[in-house]
Amino acid sequence: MGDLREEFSIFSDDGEGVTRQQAYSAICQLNKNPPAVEIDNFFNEHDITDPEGTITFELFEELYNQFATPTVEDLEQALKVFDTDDDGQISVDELKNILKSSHSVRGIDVDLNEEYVEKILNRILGEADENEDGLLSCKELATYLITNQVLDVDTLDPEC
Ligand SMILES: [Ca+2]
Ligand SMILES: [Ca+2]
Repeated sequence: MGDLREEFSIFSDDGEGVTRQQAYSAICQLNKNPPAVEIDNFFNEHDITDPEGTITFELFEELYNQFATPTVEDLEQALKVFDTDDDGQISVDELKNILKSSHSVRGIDVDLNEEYVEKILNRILGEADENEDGLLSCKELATYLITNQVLDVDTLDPEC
């Protein structure tokens, strides 16, 4: 978080706070691409309506985290929801549910056939099964998705 504190100081006029414009610039500088409207919303939610109004480092950090890439731990937690038998491993059936939920989010009803899911699973297994036990743990899948920057399972291509 040292970098974050540094960016904050660079953009802050007094070292104590940043305006929405400064917050936007600072977050862009940290290689994130924040929608300006979300920064506006964040300031508004904290009752800062004056364009010159500032937020503290603590709030800035909170704002930044909204745009930060999730950590392996975050994603692992998220994947645990899909580990329905709670064995710490993502089975073919469970992966299917992840894929289905990701599709249904977009309101598209896709019939995921067994072959498609198995292709994806086999591909991920080949690359993500770190301890080579033939099973995919939540942690292995999370690590794989983050390493490959696949944060949307829709973008997985079984043909790759
Ligand atoms: Ca499981
Ligand atoms: Ca494994």
